[in-house]
Formats: sequence, structure tokens, C-alpha cells
Amino acid sequence: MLMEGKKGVVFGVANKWSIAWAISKALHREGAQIILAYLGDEEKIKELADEINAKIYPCDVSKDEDITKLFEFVGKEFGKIDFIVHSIAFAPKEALQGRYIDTSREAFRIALDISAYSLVKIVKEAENYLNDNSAIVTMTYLGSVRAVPNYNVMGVAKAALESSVRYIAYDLGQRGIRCNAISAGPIKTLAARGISGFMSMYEEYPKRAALRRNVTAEEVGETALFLLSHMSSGITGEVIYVDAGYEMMGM
Ligand code: IMJ
Repeated sequence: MLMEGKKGVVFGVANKWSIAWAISKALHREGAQIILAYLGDEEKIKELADEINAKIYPCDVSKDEDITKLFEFVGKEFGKIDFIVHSIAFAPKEALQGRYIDTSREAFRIALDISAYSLVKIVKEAENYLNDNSAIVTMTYLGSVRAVPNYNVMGVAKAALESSVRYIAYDLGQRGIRCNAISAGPIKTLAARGISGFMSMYEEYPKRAALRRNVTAEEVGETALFLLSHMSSGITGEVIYVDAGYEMMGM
């Protein structure tokens, strides 16, 4: 029971294919108590939450007030918390195809706001609720450091997010609070399925990855559990690749 007595908030569960859901299940299995901060269909989230005895609270991360209210709820329910999972990204669909240089000012703003700034604001609002030695994990993707066709402005947002992880790690390091990112290989989530070229990339992946296969959301869940537990007490400000050995290959 790695997370016995630990409490925290998970952002980004939308459905049972969500990476945040796989992380939540791993945390629950190890004894964690969880609040799911969700956007959208309350009924659907409630059904999932019941499976892991989690509480739910609505939160649109593009609204400062929503984040403030969420942490007031967290304070009332839990008092202090020990972990935060940020598994949220959004860019307008038209920005995730064609040429990057066609990205509009508005699409750029939205992608960076929802996918990168949200972590900054969440951490700021959480600061007074976080116990010393607590941990934060966010999700990123290789498109932050390589030009992946169609990933476009999301790659730029993930680069900002990864940099943010390092500055957050520095800011909160004096309290022993750690912040890390997981860079996952392609996973068939709802956010990925609709993307042009995703499926062909997913099918090509096993040919190039050292492990000759794709990664699963469950594998990401186990790594998040590691990064949120005392097992990783010496690791902060890092981007950990959970990608079946794709990023490190030279051909
Ligand atoms: C997304 C776009 C292009 C290529 C992509 C992806 N590849 C992978 C993804 C190769 C693996 C999935 N991914 C890593 C993401 O971060 C997806 C983010 C995303 C997805 C959508 C779809 C629906 C929409 N906006 C989105 N915003 C962000 O309208």
C-alpha cells in the first residue's frame, strides 16, 4: 500500500480510456483517497468515481474562479493533500492538422492556456493545501522536443509545460514538494482517436520502439504511482519517458 493515508486531486478523467483514469485506479489500488476534478458529463464521471470511492467536483481550468473553488472544496473534504495529477490538454481541432505556421493567435492562446498555464495556476492555488514532501505529475508528449506531424501547437504547449515542470520543481523544492512529467507513447484515448494521422502513427510505432509494441495507459498509471510515492523521493523536475523505448532510438 504505497499510497496508504495519502490524499490528492486528479485532473483529466473524461472517460474510462483517459490516462488520468488509469492513474487514478493505480493510486486507489495502493490506498490513496482521490477527488476527481472534471469538466463535462457529471453522470459519467460519477459512475467512474464510484468504482474507486472518489469524490467529484466540476472544474474548468480556463477559469481562475473554478480552480479556487475546487481547492476550497479540497480543503473542506481533505484538509491537506499529498499529490496532484494534471492530465489535461486542449488545442482547437483545426490547429492539429496541416502546417504549424497556419496556427491562429487564438488557437495558440487556447492551447497554451489550457495545456500549460493550467498547471501553473493549479499549483499556485494548491500551494497552501499541499503537505511538505507531496508530489505533482503532469502528462507530456514527444512532440514537445521533436516536430511530430500534425501535433503542431500542442508540441509548443508541451514544451512550455515541460519547462514549467522545472520551474515549479525549483519553486517548491525547498518544501520537499516534487514535480515531474511523464512523456507517454501514443495511447488510444478519446483525445487521440479523432486526430488525423494518429492511427497510422500508432500502427507504425511498434516497428520503431525497442520493445516492439505500444505502451498502455496502465503502464503510465504505474509510473505515475512511482512518481507520486516515496519510491521516487530523489526525483524532481524530470521528464520520464514511458514510451516502450521509442525516444532513445536512432533509426
Ligand atoms: C495529437 C495530435 C496530433 C498528433 C498526435 C496527437 N499524436 C499523438 C497525439 C501522434 C500521440 C495525442 N496527444 C499526445 C495529445 O496530446 C492530444 C491532445 C489533444 C487532442 C485533441 C483532440 C480533440 C480536440 N483538441 C485536442 N487537443 C489536444 O479538439
